[in-house]
Amino acid sequence: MIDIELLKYPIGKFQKPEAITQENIKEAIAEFKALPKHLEATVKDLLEPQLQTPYRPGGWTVRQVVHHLADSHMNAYMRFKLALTESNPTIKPYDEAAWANLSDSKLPIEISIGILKNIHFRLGTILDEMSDSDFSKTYYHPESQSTVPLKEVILMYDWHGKHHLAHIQALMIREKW
Ligand code: NI
Repeated sequence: MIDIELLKYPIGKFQKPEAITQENIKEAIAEFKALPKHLEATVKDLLEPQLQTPYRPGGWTVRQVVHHLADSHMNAYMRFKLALTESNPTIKPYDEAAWANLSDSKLPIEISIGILKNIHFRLGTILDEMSDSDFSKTYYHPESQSTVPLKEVILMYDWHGKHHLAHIQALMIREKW
């Protein structure tokens, strides 16, 4: 019996700590910066039929997961830059499922791994220089109707990268790839 919640959330849902410490932030930045290389090492030897395999029944294929990470983290990059340069800007939600079905999600995964390496490098450069007050800057998310500080955003995107990486790793273990 396959537990669909476990397939969907192999590392659990994002849990915001009661209080976000400097240690939480430092660790999230280091791990966020390392994501593209972990992702690349995980998927580099996968063959075409493996890339076309959904990570769970009815879920995205491995290829779509990789392209989704690039879609999502490009948005993250924009959201950080907006929040750092404007006062509590309203960010733009997007339909991630519809994005994952556009034709560019059929491109070779190397393209999005390259995007992720570059985006994480640029955003990582910013994250390394951010002060405590920068991490308290916020954006407004109109869908959840919440004002979100950047210290929570970096924890969330660190989780997000690991969450999707774990989708691929769990599939590879189940399939004995
Ligand atoms: Ni996602």
